Amino acid sequence: MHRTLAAILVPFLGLWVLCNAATAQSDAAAPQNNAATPQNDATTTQNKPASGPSAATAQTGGPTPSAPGAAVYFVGLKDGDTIPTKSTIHFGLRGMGVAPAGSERANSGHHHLIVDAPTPPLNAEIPNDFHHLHFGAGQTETELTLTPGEHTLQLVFADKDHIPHSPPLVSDRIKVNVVDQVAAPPPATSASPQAASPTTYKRHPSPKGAKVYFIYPTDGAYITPNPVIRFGLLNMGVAPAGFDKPNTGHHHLLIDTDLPPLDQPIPNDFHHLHFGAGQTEAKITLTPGPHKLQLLFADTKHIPHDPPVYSNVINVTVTVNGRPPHRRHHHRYWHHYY
Ligand SMILES: [Cu+2]
Repeated sequence: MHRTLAAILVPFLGLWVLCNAATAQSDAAAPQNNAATPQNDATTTQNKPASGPSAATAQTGGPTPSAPGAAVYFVGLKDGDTIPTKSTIHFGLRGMGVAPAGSERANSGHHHLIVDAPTPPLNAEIPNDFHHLHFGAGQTETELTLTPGEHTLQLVFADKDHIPHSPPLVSDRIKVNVVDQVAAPPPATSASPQAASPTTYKRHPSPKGAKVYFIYPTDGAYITPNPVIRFGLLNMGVAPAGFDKPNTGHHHLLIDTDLPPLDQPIPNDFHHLHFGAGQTEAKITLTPGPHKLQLLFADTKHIPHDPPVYSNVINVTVTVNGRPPHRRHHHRYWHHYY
């Protein structure tokens, strides 16, 4: 039954506690985040979320304003889906950035997952219990364990004080069917860390098991010239540049270039897009043809962690409609394959 829910945040139980412990910090020192790369700002994304906002968004939220057009939604999970007892839930966020609880930064907040409970009051602090999971360390996904049967899930984004914004960012409240079966394969693994070169800067350590990877697209995909790239992050949290907190950082997308020196700030140019506002997805523009993409996570000063956290390189092909090019039927027998 739903009431016997056991929601276990395997990797994040400790971090979860930080949610309430986090103290306000200023992040005035965030000058070089993504100003030079207009295409990499998620706040310019015009796409509609995969799941539209629920009726609850009509309610008034708390004192912190949300960005116009911002939305929170489940990535790759919709009402009626069947999932295994242990599955990774990805938190989608459009038009705003993630920041750990306590961060004063505008247009940011952190995720909350509501399990088997109604939408909480949207003008008050979200409760902190097994039905209201806080991700105050800036997490953008979680491994959730649910008992077999029907469960409801809903995402609520909230400000540094765990109070939803105005207007509130609330996902659809979806029903999922949990079945006892072998868990889905884990997301693409990141490349093994390489030895860091000596440096005077004390690079921020990355925790064991930290990984960054592409949720979308994946290796070999055909994509449109204006895809929304979704960044996956395991065992660490997102924080805006300038916000120095252990085990956090922000995403960087490397386009058609190799890894930069890992003991220096990541360059800021067309081949190195910074998402220093804490974005977890971004609409970018690519020319038609093949492209090489890689994610590199880095700290408040845009310097990769030690060991560095970067994804596998993926190769994608951009076509006008995002589909494989039409193959001409030069040979009759090819018709069998179409
Ligand atoms: Cu950066």
